Amino acid sequence: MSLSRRHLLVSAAAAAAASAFARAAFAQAPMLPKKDTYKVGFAQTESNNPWRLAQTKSMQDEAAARGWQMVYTDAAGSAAKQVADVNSMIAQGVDLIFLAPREELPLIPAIKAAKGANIPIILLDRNVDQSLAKAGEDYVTFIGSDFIEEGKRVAEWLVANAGGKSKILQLEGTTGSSPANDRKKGFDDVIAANAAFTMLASQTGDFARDKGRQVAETLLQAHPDADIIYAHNDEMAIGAISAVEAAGKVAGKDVMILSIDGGKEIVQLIIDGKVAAVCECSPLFGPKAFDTAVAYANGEVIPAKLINPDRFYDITNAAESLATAY
Ligand code: GYE
Repeated sequence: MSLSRRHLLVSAAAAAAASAFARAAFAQAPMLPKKDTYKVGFAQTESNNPWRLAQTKSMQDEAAARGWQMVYTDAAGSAAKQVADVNSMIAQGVDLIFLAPREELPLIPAIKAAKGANIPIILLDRNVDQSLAKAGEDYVTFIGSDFIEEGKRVAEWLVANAGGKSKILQLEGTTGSSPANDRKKGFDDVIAANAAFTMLASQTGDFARDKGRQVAETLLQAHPDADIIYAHNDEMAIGAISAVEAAGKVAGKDVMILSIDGGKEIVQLIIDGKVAAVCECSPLFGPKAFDTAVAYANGEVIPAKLINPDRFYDITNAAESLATAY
């Protein structure tokens, strides 16, 4: 074989290897190099409720305990600001970004931008559209609850404990967010399969207390026969209690209240008889989030989802659970 021919073959093989490497590098989420300490980002969605405040504190406490620097941003309820926040973290050269994506679609470009800048992202508490971004490829993993299961558990509790009540109003979380989509699906599927129940109306209260109160007021006026309110989080459930009382009714008697999150305030409301049942969704991500980053840097295989276990509260265990609720 002539020298030039051999040279051609060798360079062709090298090119093929290089392109295979490029493909592999492209298919994989960016790596996290092993270091003694890191500068990480935490892109929070908003800070308008105790769940978010508990989550932020858990992350900040964990960063401090490990001596890691944490760049913290609060998107104040705007997905557009959250995209800008992630871009600013990229510009600041953080090693890794913990992202709580407010909605499933608008944060996709931010995830791609971090990947392009070779910065790994770990999704916390909310997920993104799985047809547009994938664990292990675009981001490392999702850490959070199984929201379909949460909605399903509340519905199954209702089926077993309705006591003759049957007409439901649903207060949905933030439109386009994974917990709102999935908590609705999990609940609706059980209810749709059960002829005893009617879903009178389902509307977003944006996971916020006052919006939940306003929407519940309007829905209770349109549907005075409603006797169950299922709220996608504690804040809207607490807002709904005010709406029930404003309508001259008794929460826990005339209208059964169901919720998800399980903060101290709602667990106390179970003890007080105003709330019937709550599926927990823990906001205390700090230890697991940082442990996962370290495991990733150590080269461990990280599953696509790391699902947090959720407790379930009703009158049978609320008193004993109060001390350990967040
Ligand atoms: O239920 C809610 C918060 O994304 C799981 O968002 C989280 C939800 C939580 O604002 O209270």
